[in-house]
Amino acid sequence: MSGYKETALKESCFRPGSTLCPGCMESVAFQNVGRVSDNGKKTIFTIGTSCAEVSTLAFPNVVAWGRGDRAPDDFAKSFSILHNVFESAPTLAEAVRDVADSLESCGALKSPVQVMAASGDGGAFAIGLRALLHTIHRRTRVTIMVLVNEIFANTGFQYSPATMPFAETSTTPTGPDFPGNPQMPLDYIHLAIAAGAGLVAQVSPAHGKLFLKTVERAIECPTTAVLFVPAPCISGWKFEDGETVELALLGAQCGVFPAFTWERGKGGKVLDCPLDAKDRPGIEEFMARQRRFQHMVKRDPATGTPAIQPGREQAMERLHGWVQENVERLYRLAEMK
Ligand SMILES: Cc1ncc(C[n+]2csc(CCOP(=O)(O)OP(=O)(O)O)c2C)c(N)n1
Ligand code: SF4
Repeated sequence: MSGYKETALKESCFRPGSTLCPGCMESVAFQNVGRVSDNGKKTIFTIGTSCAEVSTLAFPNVVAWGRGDRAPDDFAKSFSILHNVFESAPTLAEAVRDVADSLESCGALKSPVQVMAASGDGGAFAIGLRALLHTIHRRTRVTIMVLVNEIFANTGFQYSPATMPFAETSTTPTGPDFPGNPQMPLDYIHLAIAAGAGLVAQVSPAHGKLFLKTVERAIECPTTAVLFVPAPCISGWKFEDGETVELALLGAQCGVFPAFTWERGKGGKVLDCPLDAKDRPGIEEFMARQRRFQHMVKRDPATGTPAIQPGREQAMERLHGWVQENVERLYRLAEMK
């Protein structure tokens, strides 16, 4: 495993020029994945329709992937992208893995390749849940990355099964009697473990060193590795410019999407997010920074302290309950081997 500094200073195959929103966490994630995957093996990446795909592969204008001016025959440095339909990135990655393994076994492919898939949470947890779980279930040797921005962003910010409770989305509007999304999110971490993944993690690039190390471990995993990347979406969550990384850190620390790493046979860890709520930052500060929660929490103009909006006390109580359950569940999962 290479050192943090060595990896962080590498050139990334994710090049300037994408049309992801400025401040999009997906761009930070890709830059880092681009560095870690530059390890002497060819990378084949499958991406389903999502912001990650439409904003980086708009041929002929923007193709943001590629290792600079490398000669096309520099196999170890090459980075191939396969675009596929919305829900099928894991399935396509599995097919690529099978073909590569067959070619290798008959001597037609001399150098090993590594295969990764990227989907949004809409693609992975709604229409593509079957594809995700079956690829994991078959223990396919691929890395599946799910960029969790908690919405279907590129089609207009609709609710997804990962949307935080009481968030406003275009399909979970708010009103006096409607405090936004009424659903509790799908427990996708537990599902990935139950389906048979070899490595499951939830970590964003806001935990820089941990993120790089986890991607590196995921690529080396002998079965399916699933990496959930919390990805604050500046346009859908509606926060201020420059707050992406801070918000990702705060969201993890307050228990909404704690950093979590787990490996089969070894167990796991919850990092930087204490079990006891009083030792964590309050979720109100996390929410007050995003206009998708403006119906729930508002800053007091005099003190700057976030305060619960009148009439939303019950919803906030349920939200606190969900956050605590979320953290406790991850601590329990961490103990499983
Ligand atoms: C079968 C099918 N249904 C719907 C669409 C339209 N569509 C394209 S991307 C997308 C939403 C993607 O959401 P997500 O996977 O969360 O990625 P994000 O846009 O948030 O990055 C939808 C509904 C499609 N391309 N194919
Ligand atoms: S809409 Fe959100 S996820 Fe999509 S590019 Fe913009 S910030 Fe990123």
